[in-house]
Amino acid sequence: MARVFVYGTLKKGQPNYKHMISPSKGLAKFQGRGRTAEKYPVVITGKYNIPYMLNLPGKGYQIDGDIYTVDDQMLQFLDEFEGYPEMYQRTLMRIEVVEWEGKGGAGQDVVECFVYYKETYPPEWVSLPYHQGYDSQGKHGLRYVLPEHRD
Ligand code: PCA
Repeated sequence: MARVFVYGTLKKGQPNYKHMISPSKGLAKFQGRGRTAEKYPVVITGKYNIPYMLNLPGKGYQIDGDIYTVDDQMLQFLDEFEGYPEMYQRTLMRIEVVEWEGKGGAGQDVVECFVYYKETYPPEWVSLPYHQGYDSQGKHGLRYVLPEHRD
């Protein structure tokens, strides 16, 4: 089992969440909510309004997201779905637990989780607006375009 922190379209309520709860893709167990221990920029960019966490620690916000434990099958599915290692890269990051599922408080807990992020990116992406808690339907108006709706 591996721990994964999702901050974008895979979060609860977001357009790709359905895959996290699809038994055919493997097992993902929701563990609670968290935020990155370090600040990072999350930007939304491109024709399909895709969110990316940029490899620029110290800039932006501590990013809100959901913590899962996943089995090998789900990790493999997520790697393929996120276009790893070309489109997203995957790294271990320290995540502060905000609330453990079913247990309430989290105290000072910090866990290491895999995160899909962007190791290298066009320099102009750094000047885009930063988002702390990604929402495809947010006021930014940059609605995510599902893979199955792209041309
Ligand atoms: N999917 C991954 C990375 C960004 C995205 O949209 C996630 O939700 O964490």
